[in-house]
Amino acid sequence: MKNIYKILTVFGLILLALADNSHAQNYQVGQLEVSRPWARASAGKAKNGAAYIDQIINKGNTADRFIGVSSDVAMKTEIHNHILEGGIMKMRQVKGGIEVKPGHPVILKPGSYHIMMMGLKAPLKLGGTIQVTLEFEKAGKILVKVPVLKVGASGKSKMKHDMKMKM
Ligand SMILES: [Cu+2]
Repeated sequence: MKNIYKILTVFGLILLALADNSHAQNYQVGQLEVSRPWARASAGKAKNGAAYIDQIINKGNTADRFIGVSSDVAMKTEIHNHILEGGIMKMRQVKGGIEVKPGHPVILKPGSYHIMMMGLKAPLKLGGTIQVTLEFEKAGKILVKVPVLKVGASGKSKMKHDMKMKM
């Protein structure tokens, strides 16, 4: 009987460790939850880099705004979007930030909203981690660790996009 308790205790500790690990890339700031930020490794000597966030969820009752980004890895860091203009996709800085409403997750992904890092001081290396500070109007600032994935990585969004293309 005692052995069963021992096994249950060990099992419980393992579960706790796993649960903790799975939340390693989730950040809580005020009423907001920032899930899984990631960046693309630099191709060659690219001067610019981009980072993305799987989702920013507002768990509160009032809207907030994602108004700024900063990082030591680049000379300048901005929130960007892609806009179709005259049949050409162009990148633009998002002026005034992105509204984060309850029930409307904000997604930063390739071809859409992204964190633009201009004038990289060093290439973003595969397997590395960079630090980016996100700023929200109400929730304030939070420093997130951003893992660097392979060149051309597209996170989960690529799969969805490819599926749409094939249909
Ligand atoms: Cu951009």
